[in-house]
Amino acid sequence: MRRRTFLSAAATAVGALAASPRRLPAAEPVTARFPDGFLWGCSTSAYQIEGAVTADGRGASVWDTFSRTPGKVRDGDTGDVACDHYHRYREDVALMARAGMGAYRFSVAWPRVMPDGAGPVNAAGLDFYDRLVDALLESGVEPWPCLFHWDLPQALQDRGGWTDRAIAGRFADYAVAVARRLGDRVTHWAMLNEPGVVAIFGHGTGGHAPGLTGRATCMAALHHQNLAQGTALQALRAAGGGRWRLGTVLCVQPSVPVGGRPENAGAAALWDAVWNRAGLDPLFHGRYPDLLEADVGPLLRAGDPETIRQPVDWLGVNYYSRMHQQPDPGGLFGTGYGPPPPGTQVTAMGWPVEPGGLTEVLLELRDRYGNPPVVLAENGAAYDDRPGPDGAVEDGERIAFLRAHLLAGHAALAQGANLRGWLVWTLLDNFEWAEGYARRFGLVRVDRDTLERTPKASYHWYADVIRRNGVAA
Ligand code: IFM
Repeated sequence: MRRRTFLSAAATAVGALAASPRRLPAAEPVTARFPDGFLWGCSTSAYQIEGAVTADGRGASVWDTFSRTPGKVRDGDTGDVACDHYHRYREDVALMARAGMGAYRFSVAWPRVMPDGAGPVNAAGLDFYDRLVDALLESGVEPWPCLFHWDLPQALQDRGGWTDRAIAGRFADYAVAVARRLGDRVTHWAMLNEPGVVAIFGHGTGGHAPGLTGRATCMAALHHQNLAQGTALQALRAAGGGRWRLGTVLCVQPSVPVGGRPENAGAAALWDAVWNRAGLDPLFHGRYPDLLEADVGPLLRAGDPETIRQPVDWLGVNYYSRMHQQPDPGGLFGTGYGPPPPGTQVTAMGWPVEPGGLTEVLLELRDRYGNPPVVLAENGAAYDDRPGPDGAVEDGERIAFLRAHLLAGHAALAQGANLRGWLVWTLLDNFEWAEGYARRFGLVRVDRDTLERTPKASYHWYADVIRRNGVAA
């Protein structure tokens, strides 16, 4: 078993592609080569793929409740079965290894580990992650667990969830319990995934679990996640005595005025503060953006800025598109999404394809946030790809999307951005939250009836990128 580390990850398991079911045609020359040791892999999350929602003592999560509430998720889909990764993880690990992936970011389901959200640890729940970590390491894939990817225990929600500041200590207790069990084999830990999305959609607009609404609720959820992140970072740093590399994952996307018009500039700046700066600024600078002063003022207590401003060994960045903003009196912050520039392609999510925004994000992290080591922790696209008569999935649009974004990341690297790794969203077609199974982001198709996995053309293409540590333009 070979252990790969962040800085030395030889992510090119050269032999692996030979085992791949299909080879790409003659290779075009590599025009964008990534630095030696660049980390390649993919990301997933527990509720989106695991299924087995009542197995081995798992408690309910807010997403179990939400998805079972009529009208909340497209087609009434739930994560009850999802991709049944809980039972098929070995097959999924083999898929990663066969593509030569060096790292896998998965999330640990809090309700598996602490079914009541706090108190006694459910050893059987942790056993699953124990098996998963061992399987990954045996296959040469480094585990990068994320401690929270949206599936809050329902029992904690019943006590106020992210609107209750006491959750910060509970999250730290849970984080330490997981790390004590897996930390002899896991080095890299992510605290949260996209706290801004949890706050905005889960507690502001209500389109995600737990379905709460309102600007004040949104800001409370945001601040308390920041506090939880800082509290857990401190607790893990103390418990690990320096042996772990700790980070967190934020969704960072440039917020720009619709049409570049001055009358939309204020909306874009405010949305930028909410979506991007409310995560980045307290973490790196110890303060919230001025535009949110009135919102966070009532929530802030002495010591909070210091708790949140913790050093991170790496920052996970999720990037999908720019966000085009304009005033919208009905919007949560008086702002709303508008159209991208004419002619911009969109994915099946309706998100504009704008790789240039990724270069902007990485350069901004260089210039405004001290150029921390960044792992692109999510990038990918949903398309309506379908198997052909021979069962093959020729997802050329996804390949074009990934290629363009890799080139955009490479352009930032060439300008001094501290980009260390790339984790595609995502391995498997899965439960896409309020969109259910209608949106497919996977490199691997999952048949909804049989759960059979079929690597798409993009999987083989990505394996080739990994093998060559670079991409052809
Ligand atoms: O599926 C999600 C993931 O859970 C978080 N980031 C965005 C992805 C696509 O919507």
